[in-house]
Amino acid sequence: MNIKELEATIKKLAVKGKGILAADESAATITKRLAAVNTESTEETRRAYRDLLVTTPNINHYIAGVILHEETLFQKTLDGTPFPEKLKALDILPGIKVDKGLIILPNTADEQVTQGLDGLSEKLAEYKAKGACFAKWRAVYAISANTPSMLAIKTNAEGLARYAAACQANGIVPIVEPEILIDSDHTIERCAEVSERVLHAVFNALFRHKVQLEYIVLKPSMVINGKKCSAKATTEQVALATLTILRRTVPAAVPTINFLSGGQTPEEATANLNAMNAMSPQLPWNLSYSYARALQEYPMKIWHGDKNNIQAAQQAFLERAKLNSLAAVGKYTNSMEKEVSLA
Ligand code: 5MM
Repeated sequence: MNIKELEATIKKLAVKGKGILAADESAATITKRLAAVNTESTEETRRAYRDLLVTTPNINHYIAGVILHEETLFQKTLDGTPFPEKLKALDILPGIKVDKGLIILPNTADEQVTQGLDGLSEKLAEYKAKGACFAKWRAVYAISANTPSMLAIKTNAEGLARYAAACQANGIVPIVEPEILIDSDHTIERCAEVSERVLHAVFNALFRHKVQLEYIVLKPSMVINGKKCSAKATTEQVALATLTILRRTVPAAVPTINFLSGGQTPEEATANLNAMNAMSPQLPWNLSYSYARALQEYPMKIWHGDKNNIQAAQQAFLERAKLNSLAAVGKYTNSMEKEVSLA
């Protein structure tokens, strides 16, 4: 394990006030997102859209790393520079999604497990040679009366831990992403119960696989009610419940926790992150963001495949990144939504 490499990467990713952009949507997901803004998903539209994001002027003030899809890792920006090189020149670290998606876990109520461990070490070496400094693996848990089952929780934890160990052995910082879906009708209390179990199992597995917690990024969901739940939790309730569960389960050795947005609106994701940082300035970990939808929703809508809209889309992206950067230090207020001055 090359500790020096891991140290240099985590130091940059965990810097206070910066976050991570998740731009690693699989072909199926990006196609769905582009279709929603009436744009065809081709190799070139995907490249052009991601080019727009990473070449946004001043985005490096707020973004420390970008998680790329494998396709993008091997593509070039408009000026002919490979994406990883472009990012490094901007002092942004390139990362890579390495999981191979979800399959049904037999003998469960159609719960899912993440695949991609076969050949992972070789893939990591190849991605590293292309410039990737960190990686991402996402496990997914759906909440119902009987799920997630202990079998799904333990199997996914094992996958996350084996992936994280393989990353560190290759000098790559792993983002450990256990995503608890919010598209159900569960209460915030039920989400808290499930989150505690899931995170406890993840850290138990990381310990068994001797993963060095000092060199990981945890990317969890916030503790929040499901979208179909009639009792909507307030920002303060989400912040308090999330911090309570994180304090119970995440060792202080973990340097940074970068939340996913999970289908919250961009404004909610920013306000909830801000509330946590404002409520408790003395936390053991850095608390920041690794959003996909909450950073990309507005720029993608504005762009919708038209190159005449690139500048406006970049402005919207920069604005969202700046607001989240303020939230990562507890200095965001709702009134900034309209009057933010772009750096
Ligand atoms: C960008 O979406 C990521 C990949 O998802 P698929 O493989 O299903 O396309 C996803 O892991 C993402 O990094 C996280 O869910 C965070 O994104 P959100 O939109 O929840 O902030």
